[in-house]
Amino acid sequence: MAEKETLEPQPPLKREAKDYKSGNEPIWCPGCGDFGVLASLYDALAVYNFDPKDVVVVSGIGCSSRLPGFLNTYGFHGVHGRALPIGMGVKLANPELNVIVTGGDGDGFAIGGGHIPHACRRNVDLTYIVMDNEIYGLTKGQISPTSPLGLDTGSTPEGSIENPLNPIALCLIYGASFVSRAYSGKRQEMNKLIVRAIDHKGFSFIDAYSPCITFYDTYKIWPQKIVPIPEDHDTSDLMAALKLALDPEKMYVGIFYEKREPSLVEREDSIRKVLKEKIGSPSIQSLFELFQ
Ligand SMILES: Cc1ncc(C[n+]2csc(CCOP(=O)(O)OP(=O)(O)O)c2C)c(N)n1
Ligand code: SF4
Ligand SMILES: [Mg+2]
Repeated sequence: MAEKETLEPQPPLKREAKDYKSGNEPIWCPGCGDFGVLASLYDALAVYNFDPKDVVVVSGIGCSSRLPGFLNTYGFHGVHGRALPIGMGVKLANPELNVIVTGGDGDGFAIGGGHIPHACRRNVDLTYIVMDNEIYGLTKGQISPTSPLGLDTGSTPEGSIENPLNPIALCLIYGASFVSRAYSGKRQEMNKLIVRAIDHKGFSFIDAYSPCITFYDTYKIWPQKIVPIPEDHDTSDLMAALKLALDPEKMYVGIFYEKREPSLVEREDSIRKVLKEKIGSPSIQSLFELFQ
């Protein structure tokens, strides 16, 4: 008779960045800033030692929106501009999941711009990373809502005649409870920021500066302008955060604003509690009676 195998208790698995790779090699142009964002995200997931089955990464359409394909977590490569509603739906359907929504400045602030205020004000507990290259990369270099005035592109041969919008100022005004910015060229800092954003209970926004080396090479422009947010900045002070966001010269990186407020799921839970007290375990009939 074969000897019975004894099962030794196994130490808990500590995952590393490589454990979150899907095996699909990114097809971004060499030098694209999105590599830095992806690497920082692998590291951040490893910091939390998340089981890949507990993470869902949702995106829209664009070069940056290819990101979920390079992770072995659950992923959803959605339609253009609709990453946030999909991510919100995932979180509300299963609040146990860690939801990360990713995409570009075009996906988020042009076609998807109508969804951002509602994600901010509802305080859905997810992290939204916008890889902001101030251009439409995938469609070969047209202006995006964050392109600077005067930018010469294929779609604006005489220079852009549109003022750019300010993602940080908008998210602050829309009521986001965590608003931040990082630069893909500073991977350690970006990694730390993603870790903080995931830790935040509620909607966390990262404007992730991520140069498009092919259609608008900001590696030559941004490093001179990017400065860390001063250490004495009070991240609970909304007006101070706005002042930094609206600085016409400096491109601040770091946490602008952070506030702990009940997330949408927490508010939903408190309604559930009240209803339970009122009607116990609801049947369809008792629900009809409640709304009569
Ligand atoms: C409904 C719809 N309109 C337009 C497009 C074309 N399109 C695909 S990606 C894109 C813009 C991508 O820019 P961004 O979100 O900044 O991503 P990047 O490629 O720069 O990372 C556009 C206009 C589309 N796929 N679907
Ligand atoms: S076109 Fe720009 S954004 Fe797209 S992969 Fe290449 S460098 Fe990155
Ligand atoms: Mg873009």
